[in-house]
Amino acid sequence: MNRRKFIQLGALTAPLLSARKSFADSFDQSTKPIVISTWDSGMPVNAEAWKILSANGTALDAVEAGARHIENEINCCVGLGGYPDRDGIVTLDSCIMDHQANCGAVAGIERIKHPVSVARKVMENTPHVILVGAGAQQFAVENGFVLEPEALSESAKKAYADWLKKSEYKPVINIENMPVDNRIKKQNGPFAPHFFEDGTANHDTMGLVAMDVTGNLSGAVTTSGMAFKLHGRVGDSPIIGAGLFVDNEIGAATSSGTGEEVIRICGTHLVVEFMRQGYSPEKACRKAVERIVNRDKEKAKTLQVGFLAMNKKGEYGAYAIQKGFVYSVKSDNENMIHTSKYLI
Ligand code: SD4
Repeated sequence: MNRRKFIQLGALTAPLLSARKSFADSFDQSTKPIVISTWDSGMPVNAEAWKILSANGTALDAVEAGARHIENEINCCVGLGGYPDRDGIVTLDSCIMDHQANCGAVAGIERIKHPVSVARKVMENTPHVILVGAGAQQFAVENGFVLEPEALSESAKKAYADWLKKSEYKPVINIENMPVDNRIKKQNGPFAPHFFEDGTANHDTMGLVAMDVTGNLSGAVTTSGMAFKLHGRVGDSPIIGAGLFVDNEIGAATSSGTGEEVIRICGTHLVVEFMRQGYSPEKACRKAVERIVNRDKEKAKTLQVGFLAMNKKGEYGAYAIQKGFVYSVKSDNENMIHTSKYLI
């Protein structure tokens, strides 16, 4: 190789090499392990996931443990303590996804305390991804899950009785009237219930994403879904690519809010694709929110959707249609609730 060619080659490869180096550098500095989750109720969920992450456990085990923790919480509206559907029946949706794109989900499952663990069993023990309704319940029982009583929690009973007075089929979701600061203050108690005195909050979805010490990502979602929905209605939460998506090369995202709007744009898949294009987690979430809002600005004023995402460096961010979406973060560096930016 003559000298001129060598210099030319050097000029061409130098930027490449430095780009590589800066990627490697930033990866080395990545925050891991880390877990992020929707809402202020994500704080105790993160704490549970952290027990596993900080002991060098897997992101998959961590997200399952986090989701199980809130499913246990009878005073929260995620699991069996959540609001029922229009017919007074609590039906639960959940999914889980790991770093190898393995995934499992259950939708409309009744009387099972830990749908996230059933979802994991679907992922690990069947060739399928989603089981629904009676079939999901049958599978759960066959796998040793106990059928819980049909009873509604006290708070759900009251909310349902109130709703029945008008029986208006107008499911409105997640538009918080309680100032975010008050909610963050509330979190200083042992557990922040999601039924607020003014009855305004009915957010009922826990979505969480974790990265373990090895840098692998996983996510899980668990919910009782939109309050007073039609019996049989399935939201975004158990749908891979809508309520949750994980791509171990790029990042992961989850969502909360009006599930139909998230499904229409394959929301979390879209967020991850925006991150693939180089957008930060927050920008990627914003672009997905814009996709919903730009189609119908008037309708968007009546909706809430929040996306929450993490990239491969452990950077995270969120964006919502409206004010009020908050999320919780736990890593070696922090343990706190963040408020999401919003579009409208
Ligand atoms: C649903 N996305 O069933 C869920 C509801 C939700 O906070 O996120 N509530 O559409």
